[in-house]
Amino acid sequence: MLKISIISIFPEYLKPLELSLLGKAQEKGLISIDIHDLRKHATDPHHSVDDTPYGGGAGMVMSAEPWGLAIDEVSNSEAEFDLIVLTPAGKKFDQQMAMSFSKKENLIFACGRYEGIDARVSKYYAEKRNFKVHEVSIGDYVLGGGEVATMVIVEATARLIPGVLGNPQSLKEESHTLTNKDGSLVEYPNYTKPANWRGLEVPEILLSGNHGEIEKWRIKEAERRTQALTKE
Ligand code: JEB
Repeated sequence: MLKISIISIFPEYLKPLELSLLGKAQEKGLISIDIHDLRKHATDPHHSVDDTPYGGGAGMVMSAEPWGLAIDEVSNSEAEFDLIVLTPAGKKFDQQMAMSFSKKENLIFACGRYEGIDARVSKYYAEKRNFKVHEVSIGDYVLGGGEVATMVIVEATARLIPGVLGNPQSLKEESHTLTNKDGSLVEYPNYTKPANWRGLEVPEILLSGNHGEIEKWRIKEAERRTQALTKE
């Protein structure tokens, strides 16, 4: 079972993870998702979790110690831990990373706010606690914090765990279409009934029943769409 712990000052932002697909996966015992409030680990009377940056500059930085206390609390066993720190400066999240996360035992997501988390938190868990630390970004745009990025990564990761998806065939087909010579191909276009919708017909080949030709057409369409995206 994959154990996911998420730490945030806005634990209520993460509520959607308990719904639908992922809620069912938790009921089935395939994954667990525990959401933790960083502020419970604030060490000062005002429960602050941020401070001014060394070296000056705009904005505030999240202090290391509340993070240290929160991460220590969710990792108090001899298990292996992977710490995922969301940051716009991280390695770009992709399907390959989702695949690798889905095979882990324990994932801890650190959702920062403000200008991010004191850099020593990542260093400490990598060097002193032997965690695998992954600094990850979901794309080249700036979010207000790590919560939405965590939801993206948890959803992409959890659906790869056997039994989480309703239909295992769709995972197989997906990995099939996602693998060509250079590794990534977008999906072919999908159609369902009616065959004529507002004057637009479904491509005739899909009505032919010729599965060999249909498969060839789908690969060709996927390659055409991939080409169109790769251009300019
Ligand atoms: C993740 C975050 C902030 C500079 C300006 C603003 C914590 N793809 C992504 N874009 N932005 C984030 C992200 C991911 N993953 C992201 C964590 C934090 C943005 N901020 C705001 C940080 N640095 C704070």
